[in-house]
Amino acid sequence: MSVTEDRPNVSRDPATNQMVERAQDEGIPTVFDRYKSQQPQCKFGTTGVCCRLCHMGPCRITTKAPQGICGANADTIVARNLLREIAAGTAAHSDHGRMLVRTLKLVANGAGGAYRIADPLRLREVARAFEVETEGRDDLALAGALADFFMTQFAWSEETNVTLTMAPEKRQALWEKLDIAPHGIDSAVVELMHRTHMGVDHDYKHLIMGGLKCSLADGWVGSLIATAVSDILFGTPKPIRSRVNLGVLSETKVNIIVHGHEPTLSEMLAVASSEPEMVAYAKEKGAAGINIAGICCTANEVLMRHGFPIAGNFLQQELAILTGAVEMMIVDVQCVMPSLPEVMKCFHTRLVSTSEIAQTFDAEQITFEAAHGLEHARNLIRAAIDNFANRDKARVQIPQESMELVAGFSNETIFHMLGGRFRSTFRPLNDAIIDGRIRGVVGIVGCNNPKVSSDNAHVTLTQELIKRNVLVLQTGCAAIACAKAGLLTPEAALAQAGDSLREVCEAVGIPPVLHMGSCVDNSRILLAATNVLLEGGLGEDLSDLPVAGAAPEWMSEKAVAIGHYFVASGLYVVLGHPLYVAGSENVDRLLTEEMEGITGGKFAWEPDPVAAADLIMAHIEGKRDALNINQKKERKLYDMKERRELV
Ligand code: CUV
Ligand code: SF4
Repeated sequence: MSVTEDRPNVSRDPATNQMVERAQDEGIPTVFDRYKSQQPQCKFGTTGVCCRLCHMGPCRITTKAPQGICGANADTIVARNLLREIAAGTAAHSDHGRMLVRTLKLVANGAGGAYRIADPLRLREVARAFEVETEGRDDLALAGALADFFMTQFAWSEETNVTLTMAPEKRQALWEKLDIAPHGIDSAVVELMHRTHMGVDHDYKHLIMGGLKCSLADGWVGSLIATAVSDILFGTPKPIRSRVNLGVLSETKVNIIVHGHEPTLSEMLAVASSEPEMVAYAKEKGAAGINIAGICCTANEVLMRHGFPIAGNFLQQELAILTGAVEMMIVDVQCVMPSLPEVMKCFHTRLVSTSEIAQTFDAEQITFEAAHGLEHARNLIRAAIDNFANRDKARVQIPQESMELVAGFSNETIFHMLGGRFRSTFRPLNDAIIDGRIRGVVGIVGCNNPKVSSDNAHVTLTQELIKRNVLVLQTGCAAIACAKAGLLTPEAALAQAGDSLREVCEAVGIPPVLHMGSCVDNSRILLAATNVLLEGGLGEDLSDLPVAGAAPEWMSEKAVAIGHYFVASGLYVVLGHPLYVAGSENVDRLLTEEMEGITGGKFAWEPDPVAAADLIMAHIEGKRDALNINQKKERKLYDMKERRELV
């Protein structure tokens, strides 16, 4: 059966719908068809009560069989399954961080090939933040010392993770009190795997607290390290203009797509693609040039630092190939669909996998080495150029849609923009929040999911919030969704923003929707919230702030880990569809209600983006009331008629 028969619009994005139709017409299966073929999805799975953690099982909980063979009940089973997701998500982000630390160390040792310290100022700033001795060390020596320090954060140690000290003091003290401060990233993941093994930890509350500990090792340690090292090696992002959606693919140039999450090789592709010899080679082969575009977070990384265009978000990876105009797709790790080779077979596209831990059947494999990064990049670009001749022009169908955007909002940049020319500070933002012109700040993050019309919830929630004078921070596929809808052009977003938000944004020169980067850059959102808190006037802990997080269309285990470290940090998190916990009332209640009394944060599940905005506003206004900043009447601009009515 075809997708389009009863689901005419799989997306709010016309480019996506156009390519899905093409896939239908040509009988090429995509994620949307496979989603259909999986219906109805297993209720034991979606409610979290299927256990296969030992080989007496698998067991599944029903009213007739309320316990697994070992005696585990629904609470234990649901909690254990959730913890394994948190462990996997933490492992993914943190392994990515480790790769970057290894590259930093190679650079320090002079073995990093063409990689270098792109941002020596940030290097010193980060080193100082963690009390790594900067005095008397040149950049390379300091990079080596910092890399060594970061490496210590992975293994188990008697001490809790040092990078947790980036959090507000009150929050750190709470983590200590709750005993959820991690002692090493790898050990936090291992501990969850151990605790969820058959016959170990059975108390669902105790299990969930263990999950929070591991998630903190993701957000405040592994992801934070990944972001910091990316900035040091590749540069701290600054505002930059680019374009997004399948329409960025070129009819006349060699199109190369980078997809996945690790920025290391794509950085070199960015360098190599602008080398005159490469461009000349492309022209020699009849192409107008080389066009590098991205999908998923590798895209966000090269966008943030080089302004390279984005071809699409998660659900567009197969669709990019369906344009018939992609010479090569280069993938690294995470969110890469194993279906890609099947789609490739129908076109001339070459699929190259570049991570030693990630191989896909039928994809070409290269073993990436940092020392030869630039060489790898040149070879790949040459191979893509050679493949241009195989493009069947008659089968090229590139959707028209492409939208302008501005990205590149690191904390450092926001700091400078808000502070103006003389002094960097978050003060103007805090003042605007305190006097109510900005009601609060919300991070909207996460993936796409074929369970819902793609991009729709991201875009609607963002529109609703800026309309209600909330500043929105974004990363990942959420940012790409909003970019496609035009919300990352300051002009368009300002036009849709509420009056007082618009007034502030225009005064300080920031757009109302800020693209902060990839999913590991959610650590930037944690630090943005911390910066606001430290600036003063809005309470003493993150849980006092009128802020929230949302992942309206999430799908990955990484998103599960992210949601938990937001909640462990005291934040309210609204997910577009629930975690797999409905099978345990106790776990569900702990996460959505009782958690507020423990960490100050909690989850809510709300599929309707307008209702999600209502929930978030209620939370924000509640926090404002508690801070006593709703006391004085907001500065409202009355017109003459309203003034007369007032007296
Ligand atoms: Ni992590 S946001 S699909 S790529 S995790 Fe991948 Fe960034 Fe989701 Fe998008
Ligand atoms: Fe069944 Fe218990 Fe084994 Fe899970 S751990 S599969 S509930 S016997």
